[in-house]
Amino acid sequence: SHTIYRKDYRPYPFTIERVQLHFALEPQHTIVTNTMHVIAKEHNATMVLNGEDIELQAIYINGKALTSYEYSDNLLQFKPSETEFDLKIVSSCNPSANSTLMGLYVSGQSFFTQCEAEGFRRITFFPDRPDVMSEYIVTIEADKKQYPYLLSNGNLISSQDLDNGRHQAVWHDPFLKPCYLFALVAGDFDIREKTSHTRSGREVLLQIYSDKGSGDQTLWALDSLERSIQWDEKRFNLELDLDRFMIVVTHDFNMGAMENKGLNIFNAVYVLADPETATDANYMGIESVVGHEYFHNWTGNRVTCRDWFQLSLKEGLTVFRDQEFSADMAARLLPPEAALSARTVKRIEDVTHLRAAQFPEDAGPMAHPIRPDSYQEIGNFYTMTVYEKGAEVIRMQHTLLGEEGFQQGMQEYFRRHDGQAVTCDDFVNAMESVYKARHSGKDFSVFRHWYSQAGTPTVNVQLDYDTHQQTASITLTQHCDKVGVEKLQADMEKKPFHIPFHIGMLNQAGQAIPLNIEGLEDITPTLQNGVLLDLKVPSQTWVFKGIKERPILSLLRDFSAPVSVIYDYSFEELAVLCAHDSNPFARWEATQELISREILRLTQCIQEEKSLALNPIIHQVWQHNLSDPLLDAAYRTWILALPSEKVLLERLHPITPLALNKALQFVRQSLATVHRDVWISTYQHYHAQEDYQPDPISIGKRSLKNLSLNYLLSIKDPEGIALAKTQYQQAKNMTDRMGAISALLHYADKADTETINQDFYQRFENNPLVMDKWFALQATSAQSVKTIRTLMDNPLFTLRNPNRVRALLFQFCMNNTEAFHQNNGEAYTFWAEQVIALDAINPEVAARFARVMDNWQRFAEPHKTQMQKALQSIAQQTALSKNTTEIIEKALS
Ligand code: DPP
Ligand code: ZN
Repeated sequence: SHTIYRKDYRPYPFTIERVQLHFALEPQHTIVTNTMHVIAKEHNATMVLNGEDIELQAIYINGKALTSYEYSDNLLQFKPSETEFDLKIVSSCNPSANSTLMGLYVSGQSFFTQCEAEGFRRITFFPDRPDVMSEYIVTIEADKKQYPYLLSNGNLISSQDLDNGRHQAVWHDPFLKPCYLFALVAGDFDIREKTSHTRSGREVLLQIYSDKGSGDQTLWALDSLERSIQWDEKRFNLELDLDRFMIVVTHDFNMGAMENKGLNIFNAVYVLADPETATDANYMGIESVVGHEYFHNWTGNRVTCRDWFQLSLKEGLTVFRDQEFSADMAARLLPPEAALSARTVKRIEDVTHLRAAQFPEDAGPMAHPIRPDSYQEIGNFYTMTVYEKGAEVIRMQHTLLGEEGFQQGMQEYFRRHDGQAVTCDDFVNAMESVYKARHSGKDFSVFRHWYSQAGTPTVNVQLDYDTHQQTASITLTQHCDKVGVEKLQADMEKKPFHIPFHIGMLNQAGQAIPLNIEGLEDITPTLQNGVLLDLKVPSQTWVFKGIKERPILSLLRDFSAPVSVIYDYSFEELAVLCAHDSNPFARWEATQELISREILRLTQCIQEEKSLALNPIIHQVWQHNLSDPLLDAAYRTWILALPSEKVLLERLHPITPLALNKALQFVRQSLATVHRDVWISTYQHYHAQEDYQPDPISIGKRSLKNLSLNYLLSIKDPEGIALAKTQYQQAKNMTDRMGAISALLHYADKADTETINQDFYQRFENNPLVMDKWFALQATSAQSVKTIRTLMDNPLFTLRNPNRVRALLFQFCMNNTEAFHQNNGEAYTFWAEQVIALDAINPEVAARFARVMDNWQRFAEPHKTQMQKALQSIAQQTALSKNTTEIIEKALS
């Protein structure tokens, strides 16, 4: 297959100043006329245009038909004889047959586009690369009755009726943009809108377009949009540059949403919400994705990427911004303690997500630096690494610079690069200019290795306590193995990372030890008596004086760097941290570490068929945290919950999924049995019927209540089952309803759940987003592949809708360990079949699904061989897409 390298980047030899597009929309035969004003930048250069799955009809230069061109392998090439000219290309496409959901396609009764990364070439012939930035004027012409709304980027210039019941609209986007930010929508919609004022007093129109009848479900998204605009003004000093900002909803979408200039297109799941149909998690997801896409207007659109290797330039930065937005929203209006707790809960969620999905990626065949050096298909590099680890790399710069310094760096970045297509280096250079000015002699030369090297570094911590001198010496030693393609580069040697490592110390009674940093280098004091150690070399020691007893170390507070920590804690030390660490993130981390060690030990016992017993220290810690009156409900949920199964799997060598699953069940049941009465009283305490509000306090109460239900149902406690049934029946919001039905389906006997399962189906049959929840519930609680096959026969199932595929197939293969990893290997064969079927319809989604087997080599037998066979059966297919081929090839290499 064809690999593209970052080092091969060359600027495009032409400027395309202006693009005038004319669309004659018909579902089966749309004609696109594209007139470009071109200026050559180099003498005698060949003009290369991309085009895929479209039919070329005619090419004109300055109105004269062009006959001498080459057209093969999706490339149209010719040598223009003039240095400035109008290039007009007419082509046609079939949007209704486009199941890839890239380019122009039909969803429901409407037209939508998706161009990032390389979808524009499926609409018209164009240099489909982000460093070609142009002014767009777009004319859309369509049947007026079917498509009363015709939308594109920027401002509406004119609209008029035409003959034969058709009409047209003309849009002009005054900002230069790369073609991946182009968008077009045509259809009939409900509209909800509001006028708002930017800080400088400009009036802006905010609009959300959604399917007929769903307008009332867009109010939370509209509200979130307005809050995003205000937040970006306040925290980042960035103002909306448009008079109109539109969001349009579609049910068929490969991603979450898309930040097209002034015309964001959203997957319905990130817009539509009301209390009866959307959960707390949905509400929070909407807030963060609406924020994310809005924040791209500056970080992504005003300053964009030079090439797709720089994707993290906009995605890592924009994820960091949406994480901060969500944290600020959660903390707003709360007193300081509660605000800290709310921010910590958001941080815990983000870190858990990173560890569960990015750490495995960084250890597997698809491992790549946040700025990759090569790819076969860019669609495969919209990864957890580029996004979430990318955000951690931005966060570390924020940590090193502080909020004020970071904001100065952002201003400098925009001062240098507004309106340009730039690189990750350009961003780091801007940040570094501020860093150097503030810390003489320091720079980001080691920090840059985060952009060029893959893998999760480990930091080994050693404590040497000297009783006589009363000194505590902390030695940090970092290490990172070669991963992914790095392994093929024999001459590559891994360089150290720049790791801001946040620590604190506690005495044996759990009180914070104030740390004296006098005379110590590379150290900054932080909150809660902590310090930030600045590790830039393979190993370094810091000696703290005046430490009167052997300290208990609180390590990597707030997850100050995306690394794994190795430190030889005793159970007793962890227990002290679990109850007393004044850094709430580190306190949660200690509970996770304590119980993870126990679960891993029990997994081993199951393998060896030994008897199982839970260390009593665990019960003491859970008892303490169940009753600590100082903890709010949201945070308490997290410190009482069990670690993610995915995070635990990563710590097994080899991976024994079924044994781990049993160990987890054993621990859950043991904690449920011993603390049974407290779970009941906790449930009752938080089970108040209030009007639904998606604020962090109310969300916390619902999550602790539902966690209690889960523990109780794991032991099939009869009172717990009765409470769950009542909760389901009396639920006034989807969070309560889902909490109850999910616990019932996962733990209770079928006789106890059948009626409720059917009730749910009938109640929400006509709401696709809720039916996705229903399919996901079935997928994660199914006991065998047979159930999944039956569900695929359900008339509501289709492989053509990505949300439905994710609900049933992804959920089954990723979140149902017991059934998916059954020893007969049947589910792996099923998975391979579905990858192949999906690949023929939608390669982007298929390739993502193909990644389920990424870490097959680390599984124990019989899984390993069975997984390999399944992968090979896909590799043998002849007509596989480029997307899926890359994933399967890398997995098998
Ligand atoms: N729409 C995707 C995102 O916002 C790709 N840019 O991350
Ligand atoms: Zn993004």
